[in-house]
Amino acid sequence: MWPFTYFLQPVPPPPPPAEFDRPWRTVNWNEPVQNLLRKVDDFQPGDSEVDTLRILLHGPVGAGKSSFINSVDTALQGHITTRVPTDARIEKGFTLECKTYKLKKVTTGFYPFTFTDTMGIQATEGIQTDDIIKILHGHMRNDYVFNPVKPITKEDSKYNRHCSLKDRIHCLVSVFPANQISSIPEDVIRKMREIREKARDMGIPQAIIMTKVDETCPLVKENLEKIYTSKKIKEKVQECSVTLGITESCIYPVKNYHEEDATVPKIDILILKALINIVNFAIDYVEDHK
Ligand SMILES: Nc1nc2c(ncn2[C@@H]2O[C@H](COP(=O)(O)OP(=O)(O)O)[C@@H](O)[C@H]2O)c(=O)[nH]1
Ligand SMILES: [Mg+2]
Repeated sequence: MWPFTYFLQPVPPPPPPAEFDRPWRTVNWNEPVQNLLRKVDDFQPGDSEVDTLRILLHGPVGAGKSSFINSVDTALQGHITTRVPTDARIEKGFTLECKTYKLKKVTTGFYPFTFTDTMGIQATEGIQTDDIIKILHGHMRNDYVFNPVKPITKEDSKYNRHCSLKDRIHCLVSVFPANQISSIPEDVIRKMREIREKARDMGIPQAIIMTKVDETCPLVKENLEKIYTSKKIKEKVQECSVTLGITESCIYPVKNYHEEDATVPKIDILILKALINIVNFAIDYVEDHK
């Protein structure tokens, strides 16, 4: 009898496919990186008063904020750069100051945009919502060093009392790690939402850089081209959108440079496309507010 009972065992259903048939965003993976670099080279802030577009990065400790700036710099330079210190130990924010980075052109001069890297947002310590709001308004000068014990006040020499459009942040970028969305403490999410809402009230455009896609989906780790067919990544984009309250179209999943010893066109393409969108948002903001 036993061979019959063996055949009657229910066959477990096959696992659902981990991939969509078609990508949910199109990327031309064969596009020469030079084409994207040319677009970045052509950027103009769009107003004579504002010669530099100011982009602020915020997000949890270890999200990949500093690595994103390095990745943009790497893609622009064509070789690995590590100007911004990063830290593999994510329990403390390595970036203790709010440092503003100008990125050098390969030819001569600087790109007309800067990145301000902030200390990671933490539940209790770390940079406070009010400090970031002061940065959004343009009250903190570029060399502001964050002091967790003594937040900046109006009396401080680093406090800019007379902010104009050129001092303000022109695009707020939230950096979020795809593989840890559900484990970010509720207090950190609340602070990020407060900052986002303040920026929204000021009309400042926003984007999310969703990092660590390689750590999130094995298909993507093996081949970055699967980023927009991976169901896991789409799921994380949706989760990120709900958690932070931002539309999915403004979320850019990327893999940062973190272990590579040479540039990789597919990484460059995703990083530069995200950068182009962010800078375009900033340009639109300046044009609308002059
Ligand atoms: N696998 C992977 N690791 C990353 C990525 N981005 C950042 N990391 C690593 O995550 C850690 C924290 O990054 P860091 O840029 O210092 O985070 P920050 O605190 O937000 O500035 C470092 O060890 C980075 O190498 C990514 O896209 N993929
Ligand atoms: Mg950092």
